[in-house]
Amino acid sequence: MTPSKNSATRWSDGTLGLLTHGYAWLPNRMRGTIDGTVRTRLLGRPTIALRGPEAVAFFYDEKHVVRAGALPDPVLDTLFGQGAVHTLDGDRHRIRKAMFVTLLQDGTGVATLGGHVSWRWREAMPRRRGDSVVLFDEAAGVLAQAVCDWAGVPLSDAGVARLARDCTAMVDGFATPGPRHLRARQARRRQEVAMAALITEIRRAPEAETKQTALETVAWHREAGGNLLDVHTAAVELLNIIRPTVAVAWFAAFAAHALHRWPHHRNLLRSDPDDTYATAFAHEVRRFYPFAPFVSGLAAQDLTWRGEDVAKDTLVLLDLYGQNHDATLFEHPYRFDPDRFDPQRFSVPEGPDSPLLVHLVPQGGGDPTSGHRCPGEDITVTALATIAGELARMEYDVPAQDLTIPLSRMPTRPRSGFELRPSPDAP
Ligand code: HEM
Ligand code: MYR
Repeated sequence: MTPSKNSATRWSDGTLGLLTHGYAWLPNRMRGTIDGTVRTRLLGRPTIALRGPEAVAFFYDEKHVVRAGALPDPVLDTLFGQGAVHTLDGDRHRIRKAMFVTLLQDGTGVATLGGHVSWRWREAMPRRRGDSVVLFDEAAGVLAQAVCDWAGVPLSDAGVARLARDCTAMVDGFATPGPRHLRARQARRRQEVAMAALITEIRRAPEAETKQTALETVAWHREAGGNLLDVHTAAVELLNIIRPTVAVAWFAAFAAHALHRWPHHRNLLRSDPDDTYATAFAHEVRRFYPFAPFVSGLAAQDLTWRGEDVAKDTLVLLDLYGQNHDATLFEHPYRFDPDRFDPQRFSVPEGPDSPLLVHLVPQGGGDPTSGHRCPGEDITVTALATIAGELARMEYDVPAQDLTIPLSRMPTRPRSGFELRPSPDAP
C-alpha cells in the first residue's frame, strides 16, 4: 500500500478496530501514513489522531482543543465520572485543577503517601509468606489502604478491600463492552454513593480554616462562583484521587514483569540508597509498558494541522503510547532501559523539568497546571518506585503462569496478574 499523507480518504469507522486491536490499532493505522496523522471515525464521529512533540503543543492549546463533550458516556460512567475535571475547560477547569495540583504535587504530601505505601506493603507481605498471591491484587489492596490513610478516608479493612476491587474494575472496564463494562459501571455507582456519604459527613462539621486531608479539601472546594461542589461531583473528584492511585497496580504488575524478565535490575534496585535508580526504573516502566493509549479532545474551531483542515468538533486524539515508542524520541524504544532516565548518567538536573522527561507522555503532555496533563505523576512515580524497590528486596518464586501482555486488551496487563510466592523464610 502506498502511504497516504494522512489516510484522509479512509474515513471508515475505527471503533471496531480499536475494540479488537487495542493498543496496536493506532500505531498500525499510523504506519500507513507519512507524518503520523490518521483520519478515521470513532463512534461515528469524525476523528483525527496526532502524534509527536509538535502535536502535543497543538493539542494542549485550549484555542485548538477543548474537553467538554470529548469523552463518551461509557468512559465517564466508568473511568472518570460525570462532571469530572477531565471534562472541563477555561476558568472552571483552571480552578478545579488548582485543587488537584495543590494536593498532589506538594513534595511533602507525595513523600508521605510513598511512606504509607511502603508501610502498608511491609505490613501485608509477611502475612503472605509461603502463599501464592496475585501481585496485581495485592498491590491494588496496598495502594487503596495507603491512599485512604493519606486522604483521611475512614474505611474498615473490608471497605478498603471493596474500594480496591471497585477502583480496578472501573479502570478495567472503561474501554470494552460486555461484563467488564457492566462491572465497571456498578463499581462506580457503589463508590460514588460511598464517597458522597463521606463528603456529606465532613460537611456536617464547621469548615476548618486549614484543611488537613484530601477528603476535607475536596469537601470544601469552591467553584468559580464561590459555591461548594455538588455532593455527586465532590464524590467524583475524591474518586479521581483514590482510583488512579489504586491504578498504579497496573504499573506494579508491569514492574514485576520487568524484574522477572530482566532480573539484573533487582541488584541495581537493591543498591540504590537515594532512589535514583528506582525513579528511573519507574519512568521506564511507565514508558515501556502499555497503559493509557491516547487522550482525546474536540477541535475548538476550524483548525489547520500541518496544512490540512480539521473541522470544528472533530474528535482529536493524541497518541501517547505511540510517542513513548517513537524511535526518533527514544533510542531503541523496545529495549527496557531505565538508564535512559538516569540524571546522574547524563549529568542533567533531576525533577519534573529534567530534559530526559520532555518527551515522556504516559500520563499526558504539556503543563499539568494550565492544561489537562495528569497531576498525579509524582504520586505515580513515588508509589511505583517504592513498590519496585520492595519487590527487588523480596525473595519470591514465580510459578509457571501466563505472563503474556495482550495488546488487544485495553487496559492490558500480564494475563495472570503476576502470581508470586513469597519465600517462607524471607525476613
Ligand atoms: C489525568 C493517566 C495516575 C489524577 C490523566 C490523563 C491521563 C492519566 C492519560 C489525561 C491527560 C489529558 O487528558 O491530557 C494516568 C495513569 C496513571 C495516573 C496512566 C497511573 C496509574 C494518577 C494519579 C492521580 C491522577 C495517581 C491522583 C492521585 C488525575 C487527574 C486527572 C488525570 C485528577 C485529570 C486532569 C485534568 O483533566 O486536568 N491521568 N494517571 N492520575 N489524572 Fe492521571
Ligand atoms: C485513572 O484511573 O485515571 C488512571 C488510568 C487512566 C487510563 C487513561 C486512559 C485514557 C482514556 C482516554 C479515552 C478516550 C476515548 C475517546
